[in-house]
Amino acid sequence: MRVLLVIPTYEPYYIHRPDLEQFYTENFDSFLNPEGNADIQLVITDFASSKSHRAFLRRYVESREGCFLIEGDQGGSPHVAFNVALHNFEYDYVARLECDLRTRDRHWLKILLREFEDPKVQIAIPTVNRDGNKSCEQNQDNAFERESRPVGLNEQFNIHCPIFSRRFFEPFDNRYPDMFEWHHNEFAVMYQLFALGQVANINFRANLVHGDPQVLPLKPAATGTGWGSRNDLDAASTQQFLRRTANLLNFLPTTGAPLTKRIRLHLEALKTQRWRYFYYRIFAKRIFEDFCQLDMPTKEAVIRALFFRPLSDYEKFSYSIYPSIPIDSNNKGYSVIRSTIHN
Ligand SMILES: [Mn+2]
Repeated sequence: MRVLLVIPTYEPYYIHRPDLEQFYTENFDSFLNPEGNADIQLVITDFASSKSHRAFLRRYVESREGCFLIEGDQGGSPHVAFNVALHNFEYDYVARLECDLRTRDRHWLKILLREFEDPKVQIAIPTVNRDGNKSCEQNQDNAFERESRPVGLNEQFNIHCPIFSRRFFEPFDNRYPDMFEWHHNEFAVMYQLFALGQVANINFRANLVHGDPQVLPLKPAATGTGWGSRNDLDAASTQQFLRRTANLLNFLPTTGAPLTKRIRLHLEALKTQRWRYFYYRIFAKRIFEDFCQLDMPTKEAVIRALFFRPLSDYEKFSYSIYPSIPIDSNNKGYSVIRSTIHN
């Protein structure tokens, strides 16, 4: 079984900091040798960090087995960075991690992977000691003995620490929802999951250490220009959204069941809303219940239009992989390197 660990990083103003590098190095290392027989690869995916940060990441990956750095020069959201990693590496399960996460022990992966024995489960979520989501009791001081449970529709979880099954990405060109820059994605993930009849389980037996109050204030990305501050659509994405809502109705059959008509009416009514209001409304209970009853291909088409950038957006991101993966290497099942994502 191939497990990919992906850590998007973004430190545009980073200047050599031995204490931070120590912190990150220990964090990355903690994930590398889990118990079990999974084939592990760690991919750090970095777009537009400073030269100094890039140098640190290069030193890190070149001194570790099975570690790779995706280096790109254009700024992108963490979701775009994550998707570029998915595109270039093979996997059965993928952990979406952060540079300020650390494992406590070597059992975490084995414990989380057990969730996927239930075929409905597509996401296995560990608890974290800090900055998880309270709604699903994700903040816990430590691992403890309690049955895992599904996260409810009106709950959320910190989306920067779970393990996803490949099936979660497959209907969407092997991508994670990428329409939003940052935390709005938590809504998109839950919507997609529930609409498609899938389950995310929170696992109380696995707990990760998240952040370090001593170190984090030093993190350059914690400043106003970091990812964390980008909770909005940028101007280009807003335009894209507006164009897209006008086309949403094309995905629904024009004739037929009263349900389809009801959904057409919902969407027609929402088309004139500004993007933020539009999403709040579409996340609302009534339209969601109707939406869930549509057939699977229609649901997937609408979700793709709502939560995913057009694939052509990725053409502007060029990048390289370091250390480079031999193009003809098939011993580990690597895919061929491409410098942009094309359909
Ligand atoms: Mn964090």
